[in-house]
Parts: sequence; structure tokens; C-alpha cells
Amino acid sequence: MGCCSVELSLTNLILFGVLYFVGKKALKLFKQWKIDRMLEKWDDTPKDKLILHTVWRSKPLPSASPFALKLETYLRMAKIPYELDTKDVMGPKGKLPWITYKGAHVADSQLIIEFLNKKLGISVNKNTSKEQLAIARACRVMLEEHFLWGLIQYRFIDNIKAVPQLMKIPAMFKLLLPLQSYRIKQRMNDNGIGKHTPTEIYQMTEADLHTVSAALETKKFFGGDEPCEDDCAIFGGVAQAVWGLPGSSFERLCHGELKNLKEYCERMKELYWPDWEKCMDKS
Ligand SMILES: N[C@@H](CCC(=O)N[C@@H](CS)C(=O)NCC(=O)O)C(=O)O
Repeated sequence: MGCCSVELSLTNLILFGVLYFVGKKALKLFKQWKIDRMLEKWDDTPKDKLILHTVWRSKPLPSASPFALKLETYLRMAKIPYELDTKDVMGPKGKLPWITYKGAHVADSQLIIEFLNKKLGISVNKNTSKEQLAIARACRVMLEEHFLWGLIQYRFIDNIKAVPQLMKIPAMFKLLLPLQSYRIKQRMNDNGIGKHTPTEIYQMTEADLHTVSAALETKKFFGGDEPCEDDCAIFGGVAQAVWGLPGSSFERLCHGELKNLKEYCERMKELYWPDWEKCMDKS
């Protein structure tokens, strides 16, 4: 009898395991099928048109995504005309922004920039020294891979209820915000950064802003007198601290001790975003 029940529970366990893996695989295939159908819809885009798929406009600045603001700034810097799509927001890699151009669907802001540079023979770094480019690259990677966690902690963990003040959120999404916050926390734990306390995360990422400010010094741009390509990403990230994280220590720093960062953002804005106000969600 005892032996039988052990066998039964072992059979149940195996069955459960098989069902779990089959279910997981089926979900993965379904997600891929959905992405493929969505991409097919964009296959007919006229070849000369660049579609920038991104999140809808936000209230304190045109995009609450540092990566989307970076890419849109680059398109303006490289004078590449584009159209926005805010319906199919998530791309082939499950992230935004992504583009459709000349029959290709490309994801990841940096890979998109490299793809366009190659395709259109663009080089916006001609007037920048090797040393300045190296500093700009280091600051870009620090903002995109490290400072980002401070932004996420503030926006999606500690102030998730304030997200609707940042951008218009469909009612359905609003209900799901706490779940989203929980998933993000899980991801932060997987990354390792989530093991630290919020205070530690803020200290670590405020230090990133101090570093970017020190690297900029009194220069107009990271490229020198003219912006270089990585200025787009640095602007995309720092602009979030200046305008997109109201009430945060990041905002306080940029408006006070590190005010060269705010002044830098104002210069980038003036140069590439004459329509800044118009591009903000005024609803
Ligand atoms: N390395 C990517 C990062 C893109 C990224 O993380 N985008 C965020 C929005 S700012 C996103 O799509 N998050 C959704 C998710 O990760 O599920 C890039 O440069 O485009």
C-alpha cells in the first residue's frame, strides 16, 4: 500500500513535470507565432519609409523610455525622416524601441543605430577625438546598464502608483501595474542589483550621475563643441533624471549640484527637439 502510493505520487510528479514543460514550450511557440504575425503586418511598409515603433508619448518629456528618446534623437541628428507607431510597441525581441526599414525589422536602439549607419553611410562622429569618443561610450554604457536600475527602482518599484502621471495608461494596464512591479522586482533580483536595499541602489546610481557630470565638465557636449553619436544615448538617459523622475534624488542632483547635466540636456533639446513641447502628451 505504502509502496503503491509512492509510485502514484511519483507518476503524478512526472506527469506534472511533463505538463509543465509542454505548457511552457506551447506558450513560447504561441508568443513567437504572435510576433511573426505582427511582423508580417509591417512587411508591406514602403521601402523608403522608416517606422519607429515605440511607447506612446509621455507627459513630462516626449518619451519616458531612455532608449526610445536616444533613438529618436539620433534619427533627428542623422536627419533620417521617420514615422511613429505606438500600437505595436514591443518588437521581435520583446522590447522597445524597434524599427521597420527597407524590408527589415531591427530591434535594440544601439543595433538599430549601427544598422542605419551602415545602410545609409552615416558617420556623425567625424569631428570627435578618440579620447572623447571613449569617454562618451563609457558614460553611455554606464547609464544604459547601471543607472537604468536606479531609474527602474524609483519609477517602477517605489513609485509605481505615479506611473499614470508620467503617461496615459490604458485602464487594463493600470490594474496590472502592481503585477508589473512584482515582475520587475524579480528581474532585479535575477540581475543581482535587486539584492541591495533601495538606499544602496540609489547611492550607486546617483554616483553614475556624478561621474557623467564630471566627465562632461564644462564641455558643451560629449562630442566637444558638437554632439557625437553617444550624446543621443547620454541625453536619453540624463533627460529622464532631469524631467522624467519627479521628486527623485536624481532630479534634485540635476537641478542643483550637477546642474551642468540639466544645461547639457537643454542644449541637446534646443538642437534636436524644437518641437519638444508639441511632442509631450498634454492630455
Ligand atoms: N538594449 C535595449 C533595451 C531596451 C529596453 O530595455 N526597453 C525597455 C523600455 S525602456 C523595455 O522594452 N522593457 C520591457 C521589458 O523589458 O519587458 C535597447 O537599447 O533598445
